[in-house]
Amino acid sequence: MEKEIVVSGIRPTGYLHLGNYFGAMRNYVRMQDEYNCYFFVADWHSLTTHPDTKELKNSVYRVLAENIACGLDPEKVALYVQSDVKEIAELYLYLNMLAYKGELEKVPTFKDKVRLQPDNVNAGLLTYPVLMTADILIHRATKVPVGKDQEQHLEMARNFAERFNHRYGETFPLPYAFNYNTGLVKIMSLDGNGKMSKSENQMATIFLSDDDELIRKKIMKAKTDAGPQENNSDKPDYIDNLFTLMNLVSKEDTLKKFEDDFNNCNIRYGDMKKQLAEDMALFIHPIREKAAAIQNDKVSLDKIMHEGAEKARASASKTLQLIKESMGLNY
Ligand code: AQP
Repeated sequence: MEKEIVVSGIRPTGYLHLGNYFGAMRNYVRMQDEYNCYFFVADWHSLTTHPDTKELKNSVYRVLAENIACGLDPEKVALYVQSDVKEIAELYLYLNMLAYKGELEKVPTFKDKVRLQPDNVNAGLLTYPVLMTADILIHRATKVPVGKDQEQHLEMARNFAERFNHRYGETFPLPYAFNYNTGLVKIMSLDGNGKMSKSENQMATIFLSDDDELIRKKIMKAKTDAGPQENNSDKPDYIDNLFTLMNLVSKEDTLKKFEDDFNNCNIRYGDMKKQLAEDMALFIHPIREKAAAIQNDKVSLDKIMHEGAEKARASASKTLQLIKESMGLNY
């Protein structure tokens, strides 16, 4: 039986963080043994918000290195850079004819970016979900491992795929956001304001490159409060986030102890944060060391990048052929 196809990408807009890891990369590593995987560094996407390209090349290498350090095996997957696969741009063009200004303007992530960069509301920003759809459909993928922030973009990708199929005939299977276990993951920023992110709120985001001291400092500063006043209370978002992180990096009985303390109103957040900081430092340490070593080996990274692009182009050109036949552009 043919393996199901998986696609996902990460923008080279800075250092990777826990949100990228638990929302996306952790799934990549598990999926590489079960599926036919295409993972890419989304350099075109980064231009919508980061037009200055001075740091881009370094960031591209770092994202590749951090992915490999987290366990991605370039022999098992196609690991490539988006701009090496020109077929994506051609599909983006076709899909843009099927995407409407009104629906794109309503996308919450577009509205957020307009608020953040009012002087650079470019067409690429508006059509971000269309390019993302092209990234996915160019390999006819059905599973897309992403964090919760991307859920709506996936819904749009399905709409565009259905619209294409309806107009030109059945060409694309429908893609769905994917996470092992239950729902999609959202790692909040440690100050409780929005999600952890590469470009904003850097002291409230834990990066895979942070050293032990910095990790301790950031976690000890995480927002808490006076603690619950009644047994078995609901947790505020920012407290829930600390438990989410503990669930991800600490031992089961450590988590249980603090869950019980919270439910009995005995929790001491200082102690919880100290424990979390130590467990987090232990978790990040090997990734950081490995990523730094890989990043220095540019020759190997170039080879990986080129081989990945070849695999991705082979799949993309096949799909493009199908697309052109469906559209009647096969002269
Ligand atoms: N906080 C998060 N929690 C869970 N998943 C997250 N992802 C990002 N932040 C979180 C997931 O990581 C993958 C790659 O994200 P991206 O770099 O393509 O998207 P982004 O939203 O631009 O990431 P950042 O870190 O917020 O970057 P900036 O600050 O540059 O905009 C995606 O699967 C995403 O869901």
